[in-house]
Amino acid sequence: VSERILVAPHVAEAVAQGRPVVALETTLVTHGLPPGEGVAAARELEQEVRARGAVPATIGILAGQARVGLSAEETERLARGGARKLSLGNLAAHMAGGGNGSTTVAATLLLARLAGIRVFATGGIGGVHRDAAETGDVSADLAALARHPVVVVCSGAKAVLDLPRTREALESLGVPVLGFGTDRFPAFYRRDSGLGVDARFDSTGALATAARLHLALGAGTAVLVANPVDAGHEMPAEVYETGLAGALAGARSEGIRGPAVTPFLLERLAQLTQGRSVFSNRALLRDNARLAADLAVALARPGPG
Ligand code: PSU
Ligand code: MN
Repeated sequence: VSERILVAPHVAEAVAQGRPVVALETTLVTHGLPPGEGVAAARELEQEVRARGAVPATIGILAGQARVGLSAEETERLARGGARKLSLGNLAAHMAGGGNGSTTVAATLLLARLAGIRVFATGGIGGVHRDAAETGDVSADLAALARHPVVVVCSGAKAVLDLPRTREALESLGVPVLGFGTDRFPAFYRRDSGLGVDARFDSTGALATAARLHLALGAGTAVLVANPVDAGHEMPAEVYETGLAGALAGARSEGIRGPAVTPFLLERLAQLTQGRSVFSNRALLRDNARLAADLAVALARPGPG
């Protein structure tokens, strides 16, 4: 396996020395944001992580090799096109075929863990889709969160999903959902899905202590940190409702299925909201990278628990 996974030397060294490292995914770069914005976002997230004193490790697959700590040029190469969206089910086969691919939350979690990285920042996790009863479409992100003890900072899950069922699934899988400055489970573009979190924390120190304890207990599951989009970047409720309804109707009428569903809904939502969804998405990604870096720094210090 080892020659198939290349951890960049500066990342490997930081991990070995117990310095703070933050993993970043690449599906948002290749499939989650409009062309051009993805690469800009990746660069910005890395800068935010560095500015807070942690080492960014952007993860993706190049020519069949998993790279933990892509260079800017390598991320651009991925974004230029042809990168397949890779989750747990198609990762190994695609690597064996020698192709390029971007990693979803699920695949990023797996590779981050293999590299010994304890903190990961993303936008929103995948979950139970609204028509899951009919299609069975449930993101492998949930299975991966159940399996890898990594702290994942996100802004909840998008309302394109069935949020109550997604929240219940996290509960069933034993993944703690910890709110940062909130007691509500966020809905990505919106601060409140109407659902709750397991516990609320108002300081990074207190949040890091709880996360550290969860990892130390050996429950084996991830910790999901729910960091709501700031009020200034929240999508107006009306724009959101209309865009969402349009995107869901589009997916249904065009018969979109499988891995294409999430990228389709995101792209359609960006069109229908005149880019408002991208405005919120970029802002919350930035905030999540910052919080993840702060948590990685706190976890790297010897602490209580
Ligand atoms: N949420 C976003 N943008 C994204 C994704 C989620 O705001 O690009 C990506 C993540 O990489 C997530 C994946 O892991 O979509 C989930 O896809 P699926 O539902 O097919 O498992
Ligand atoms: Mn799916």
